[in-house]
Amino acid sequence: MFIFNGKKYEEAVIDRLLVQVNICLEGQDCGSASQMSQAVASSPVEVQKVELSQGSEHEVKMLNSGEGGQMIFEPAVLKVSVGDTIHFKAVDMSHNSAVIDGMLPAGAESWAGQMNMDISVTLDTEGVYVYQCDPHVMMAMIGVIQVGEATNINDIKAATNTLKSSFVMNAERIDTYLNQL
Ligand SMILES: [Cu+2]
Repeated sequence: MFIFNGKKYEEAVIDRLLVQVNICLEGQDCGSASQMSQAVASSPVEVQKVELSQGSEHEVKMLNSGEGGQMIFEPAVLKVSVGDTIHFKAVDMSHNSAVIDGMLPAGAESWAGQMNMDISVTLDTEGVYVYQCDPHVMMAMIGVIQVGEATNINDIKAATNTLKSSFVMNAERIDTYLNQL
């Protein structure tokens, strides 16, 4: 029989296993790590809401790199009034702005800008619009515009799962953007 630190060898091995291996089964209290993540998840998240943009004309830049990351519209979230005009500016090359099918208010006019071209759209129908840059939708190069009240927000949220399936990175952007409305 081996003696290790005054214990039988097998007991010592078991002690070491118990210390080093933390087996966590679903439904069990899994110790400090999970308690910490629960605490983080349940703490209120600070969301900076977007203010209504003043004036009747607004500019959105199409950028390779902005404050919010790579391949991005800036500002990516806008709140405007019914009848306002949005000017999408081709500041950097290889971008466009095209509203996403099923992510605009019922009866609203859609738009699809040409690559490398500025496009201006006047939004006469109230609700939330989500648009994309066609070549960079995989990187979640999208933007959100709320016109008047967010009358169709439930339809928009329901459509986000389909939209997320076309992202390979920055997939959190859509939820982040919608939470700012
Ligand atoms: Cu783009």
